[in-house]
Amino acid sequence: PRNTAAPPRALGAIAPGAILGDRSGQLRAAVAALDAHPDVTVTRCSPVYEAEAHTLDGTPQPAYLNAVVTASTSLDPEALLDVLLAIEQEAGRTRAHRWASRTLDLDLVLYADLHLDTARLSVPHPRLAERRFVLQPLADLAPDRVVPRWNETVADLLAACPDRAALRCTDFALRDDEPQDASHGGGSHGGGSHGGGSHGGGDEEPRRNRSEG
Ligand code: A4P
Ligand code: MG
Repeated sequence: PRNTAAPPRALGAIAPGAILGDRSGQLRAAVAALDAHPDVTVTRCSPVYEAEAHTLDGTPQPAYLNAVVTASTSLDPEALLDVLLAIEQEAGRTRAHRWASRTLDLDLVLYADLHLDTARLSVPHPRLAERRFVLQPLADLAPDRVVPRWNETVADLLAACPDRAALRCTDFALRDDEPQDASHGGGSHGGGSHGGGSHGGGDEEPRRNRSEG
């Protein structure tokens, strides 16, 4: 609000993921930091999912918490990426004394209807179509949005997604005031062919609007 004329704003979708440590606390802090930026307004938050880790070589990793938020911004895509990287780095710094070194990942999934591939930014995120842990929360928010690169809707990409890694909806909320839509219906989502349930974290007891740990 520095100028009288409002800058044009674009709608982006951002996928936070957290592994290790206080995962839901990291996701909540990331969303709060994003929303606190003067040029970014978080508009909607998906439910939080617990997702079996995708790994390059099959080495088992602890489960992630994954979600998607939409945000309205006057920043161009690369400037928005810089904001995301700064939040990631800040999360790493403030956690430097803890046992987890780098545990927060913020990917820019969509930016308006843009299809962009530069040295440091690819939008839509090139691995979106193979990641149910991003497609499902994105479909919770915007199933009918047409995704450039594939020119298909989010719902169609989700229906065709070959990812069968376990995915289950949790009771964590990204923001205290986020309306919880009952139709997001717990474990019925996703390709939970591995049973979903309590794999991974194990010692956690999800509580709505609370952090882990
Ligand atoms: N970059 C290019 N395009 C983008 C984009 N759309 N959004 C560049 C964000 N960054 C983008 O990112 C490396 C560089 O990618 C950035 O500096 C930016 O210039 P990074 O976050 O430092 O690296 P990374 O995330 O460790 O590697 P990579 O290859 O991006 O990994 P991914 O794809 O982010 O995957 N399993 C589950 N269940 N849930 C997860 O969230 N995440 C990963 C990491 C693996 N397995 C997972 C999950
Ligand atoms: Mg990343």
